Amino acid sequence: MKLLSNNQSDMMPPDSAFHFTPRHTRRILCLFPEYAWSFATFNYAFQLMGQVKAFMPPQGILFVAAMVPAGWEVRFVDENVRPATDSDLLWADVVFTTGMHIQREQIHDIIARAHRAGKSVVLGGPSASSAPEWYPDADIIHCGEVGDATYRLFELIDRSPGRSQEQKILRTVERLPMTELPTPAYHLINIRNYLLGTVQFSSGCPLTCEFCDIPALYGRRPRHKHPEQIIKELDILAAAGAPSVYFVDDNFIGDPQATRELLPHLVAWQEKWDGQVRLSCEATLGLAKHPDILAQMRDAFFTNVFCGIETPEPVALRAIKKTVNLQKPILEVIDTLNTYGIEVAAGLIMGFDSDTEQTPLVIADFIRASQLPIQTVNILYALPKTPLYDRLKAAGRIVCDDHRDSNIQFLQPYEQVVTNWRRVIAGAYEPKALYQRYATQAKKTYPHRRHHEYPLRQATPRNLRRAFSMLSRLIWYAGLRSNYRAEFWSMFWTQLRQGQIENIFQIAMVAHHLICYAQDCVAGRTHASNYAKRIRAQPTARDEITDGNKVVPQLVRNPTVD
Ligand code: B12
Ligand code: SF4
Repeated sequence: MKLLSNNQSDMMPPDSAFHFTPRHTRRILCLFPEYAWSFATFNYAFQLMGQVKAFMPPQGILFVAAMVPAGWEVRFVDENVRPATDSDLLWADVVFTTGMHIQREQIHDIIARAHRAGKSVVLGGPSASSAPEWYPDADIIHCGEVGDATYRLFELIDRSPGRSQEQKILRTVERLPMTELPTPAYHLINIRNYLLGTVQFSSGCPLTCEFCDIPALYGRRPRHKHPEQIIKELDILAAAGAPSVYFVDDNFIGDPQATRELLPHLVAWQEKWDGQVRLSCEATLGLAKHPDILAQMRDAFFTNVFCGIETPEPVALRAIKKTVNLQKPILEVIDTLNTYGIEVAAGLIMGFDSDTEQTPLVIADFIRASQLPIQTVNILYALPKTPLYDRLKAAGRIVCDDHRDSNIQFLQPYEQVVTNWRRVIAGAYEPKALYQRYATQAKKTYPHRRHHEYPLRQATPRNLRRAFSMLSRLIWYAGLRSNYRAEFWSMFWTQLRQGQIENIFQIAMVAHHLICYAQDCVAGRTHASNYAKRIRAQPTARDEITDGNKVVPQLVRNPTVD
């Protein structure tokens, strides 16, 4: 007997190793905690978009929702869209929740609310999987990807859904093959509440960057789904109206051969949907070594790729074992990706042992030279289950102080690292500099993108209504009330003259978030690392953009350094 999924039992082949038939009916409430606002969550853009309330639907818990045994009822609430109510909690027998380290305060809050309603809580996902000891308050912890532990979990709940005296930790030893994963429970979400849809093709990464917990959590040998599973998921998301879909794989080219096998299916799928859905993913800079993959990505309407650049300093890249970034000059690699119409978003880190007084200037130079609009800069944090954590622990350099934004005893004074980080952010997201980088992309990258064969097909009454409503918000917030009006209008008229209406929306929305969020960073309203435990006040969408960047002096390169 197979583990019959609640809604997609057709996706589970009959020879599945995971078998379970429940004896009782149960009600499962899947609750996704709120994100902390960050560069990566785009919250400020939502006020320009009407129905959108959150960045992406969470794949992990939607998988679990789809795997809940047949006959059990399941509900899903994403607290980024709306908070769970008392009646949601009272309805449930058991609450399932998940999250990243950054969401840990919100996870504890969900557990407390569920307990007040008398319900037991099962916690899974990346944070609990790598640091279950941080969650003594959860009733059951599910460590790792779905597999034998999930089967044991359902058995336990079937026997008794109530809270037990002692916490149980269930660890997956045998993962469910990705080819046997059901379609995530997309039917439980309203995709129009999200900026992007999500799919997962592969899991795991073959590299071993010192600071990263992916190899320990998801393995070094990438496993992947059948292309047919992805096409089915994309069909569901496109039919529901997702304008854009993000591949949540750690590294889209972790197994380049598998990527090669998937891409022709994506190209054919885009023919069917006339390129209505833009695609994006995360990959290493090693992508530039595969022109055949890049050409197919272009044909499949991939427009954005997030790359962990980490630092432009070779000595640091060597020390953290990010050698894939040393194979070719980074700026050359970015140029290559741009010629396929792909805009690169860069992840950058400050606080490495090799950082010197010059590092912030080197990073600022890189931001200018690369002309990448989105550069997420964080200070280093040692995550549990990483070689970095083990090394620093052995050296006595792990600090437990919830008032700091990193748990690392840096070689430079902590205050200096944070000040440098603020200065880099202030310079990077000074509105003029950001809009200049977008202007460069509009000339250098976007013209290489594939165009719709029948652009007028997009002009449905629904799309037009949406576009007019967004345009009026853009004009109000960016064109009239912001302190970067001049840059907005200059971009607006340039793109309008060239007939690039889509660019206007993309650029203005993302830029609005980046500028507002950077101003929060510079004014000290955020954390310098997205892992910090200290509770942060969630900013709220502001009506007016103030001159936050002026709080911190800009970086001025010392002429002798050049
Ligand atoms: C997409 C993504 C994002 C998205 C959105 C995530 C979302 N909606 O959930 C965005 C861009 C917002 C994001 C941002 C960040 N992210 Co991120 N992100 C990812 C990524 C690439 C994919 C997430 C995903 O969908 N995975 C696929 C699903 C299927 O995997 P999963 O969630 O682990 O779920 C499986 C199991 O865990 C289990 N499971 C999950 N939940 C539950 C619940 C129950 C009850 C049960 C039984 C089982 C279960 O079942 C699932 C199937 O096997 C992961 C890497 C990864 N491989 O997961 C990083 C990752 C989750 N992100 C990470 C980090 C650090 C960040 C940032 C802090 C980065 C930064 N420095 O800015 C920011 C924080 C943003 C914020 N302010 O909140 C870390 C988290 C580390 C940790 N251990 O907590 C990861 C693991 C990557 C890494 N090591 O760097 N991220
Ligand atoms: S390439 Fe990315 S996912 Fe892979 S180990 Fe390095 S940081 Fe982690």
